[in-house]
Amino acid sequence: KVGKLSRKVDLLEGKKAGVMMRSWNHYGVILSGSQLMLFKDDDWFDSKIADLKDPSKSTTLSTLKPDVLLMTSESVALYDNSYTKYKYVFRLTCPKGNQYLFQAENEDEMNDWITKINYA
Ligand code: I3P
Repeated sequence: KVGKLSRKVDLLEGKKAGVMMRSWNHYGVILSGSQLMLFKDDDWFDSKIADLKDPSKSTTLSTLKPDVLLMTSESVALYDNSYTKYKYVFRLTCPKGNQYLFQAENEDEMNDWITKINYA
């Protein structure tokens, strides 16, 4: 799955992440198997996604270096109704106590990310 998400870091190893980590950042996102790849540069990301679909280009997924790489195989994504500031936010809980909040563009996208992350 390919799309756009904003993310903030909530917990690191079970502890509230420092203030520098807590602001929202926008990413282009690829979920490939259980790899969740986050790319900061939107225009660059869009051009690479176009290249991936273009058989005349030799771009492959493995040549793209994400700014953030999360392995989701042991993680759980869930809708968190205790978080009310923004809509379409889900929580990703990772095995070593890291938790992230992700904001999708709409409800269908949020549900699709949750499903695909949990079943990847
Ligand atoms: C954070 C920013 C986030 C906010 C977070 C702030 O400050 O305002 O939007 O999260 O609050 O710490 P900064 O921009 O200076 O990094 P929410 O949008 O979820 O409220 P938090 O510390 O309560 O997570």
